[in-house]
Amino acid sequence: MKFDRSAEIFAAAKQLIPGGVNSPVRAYRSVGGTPVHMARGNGAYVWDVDGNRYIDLVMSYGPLILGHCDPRVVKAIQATAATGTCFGTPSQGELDMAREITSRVPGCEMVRLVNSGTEATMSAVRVARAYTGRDVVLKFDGCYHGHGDSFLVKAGSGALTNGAPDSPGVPGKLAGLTLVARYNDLAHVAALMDAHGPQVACMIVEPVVGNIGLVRPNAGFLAGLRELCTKHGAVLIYDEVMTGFRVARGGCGELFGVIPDLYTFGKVIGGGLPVGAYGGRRELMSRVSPAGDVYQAGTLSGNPLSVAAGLATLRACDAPGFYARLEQLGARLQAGLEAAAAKHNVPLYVGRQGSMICPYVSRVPVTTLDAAMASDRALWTRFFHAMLREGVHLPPSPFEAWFLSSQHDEAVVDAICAAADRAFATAGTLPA
Ligand code: KE4
Repeated sequence: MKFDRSAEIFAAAKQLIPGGVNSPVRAYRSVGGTPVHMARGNGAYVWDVDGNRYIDLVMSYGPLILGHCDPRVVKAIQATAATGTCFGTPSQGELDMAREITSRVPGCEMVRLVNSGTEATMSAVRVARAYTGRDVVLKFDGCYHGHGDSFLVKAGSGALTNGAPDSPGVPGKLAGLTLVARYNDLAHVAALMDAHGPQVACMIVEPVVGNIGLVRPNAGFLAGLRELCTKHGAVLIYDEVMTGFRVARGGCGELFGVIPDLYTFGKVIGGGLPVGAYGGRRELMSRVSPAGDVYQAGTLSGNPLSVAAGLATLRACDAPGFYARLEQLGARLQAGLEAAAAKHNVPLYVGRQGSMICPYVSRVPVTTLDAAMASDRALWTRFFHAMLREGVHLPPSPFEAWFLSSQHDEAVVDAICAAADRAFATAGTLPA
């Protein structure tokens, strides 16, 4: 495989864009090599600027649940673009989107659209702070909630990948208002709440963590967080920017039956265009300007293009059996990866929730950040490059979830597993 054109573009881009990328994880810092630059996508496939074709498991980190260039989404964007891209006024589509979101998500009575997941989480925390009159935010190690100042403390995703879970530029006083608990360690959360409960405005959590790879909540963990928040008068925020409308039609609220006070969304509801949203209990959301006194605004919030792409996506996900099929495809991929690893004596633990999946080179289950950090990243990196050469495009980090779409059918999944068989053969095994 040649990556000459990607290398050329990357060299030039590094002169004008920090690190040559507009989002750090794309730079291949933790895996090395030249980041492939994509030219086009269709269904489960992408083609890079050198003409190499890949089965795509990045899928833009979550939005493309229908695959690249779904005809329904493309048609909705084209039709909308022809009538105007933005007006700076309310529009029917925003009401339609609010109806779609609130009708799907348990406990989401009102919602505000914004332009990114980061805006959504920043805004949700501001509402929680206003509603409680408290300043402290409790987050979880390895969870990533975008690049808002309060969240860049033991953050996951690209921050973890690039070894900067705490970022310079965040005032110490502000970082000091963020408590970090261990994910899946309810006793640790309870101890922190016993010590700081009266100051804690909110707990924000990825109910299923997609930014340490893929870590599911232990039984009772989310219910425990719910109880602690209720006991201490703190707001429980589910950050479902990644899991929303993906792990189930109504996201983790539906899946686990534990209902937060606020949710944040993104990705799927934009169908590949810029979007974010936050919502939840009417009592809290009524505090948002201009209904209330908590200010939040956005020039392109609810813009017709993102809304049209998101509505087309959500409505397509309503096809009979849509989520059951994603579960089947995810289970098939998990089984195939486990079989391939076993054949080559590679100890593999696969974290999975529906169509979000992450294999770790680990002899133990990965249910915490520490366990993820202890996985074998050197072998994982060799596997990453071997898969790229086999024509399978993975996220360039062991701390990112892989995403399937409805276009990753059985034949595609089996091709991924066959590629993994060959990749494990060349990536070698752990020392005995
Ligand atoms: P954005 O600001 O990137 O739209 O969303 C931030 C965000 C918030 N919450 C969760 C749970 C998220 O996963 C994200 C963003 N996800 C990463 C992928 N791990 C985006 C990829 C990137 O940073 O380039």
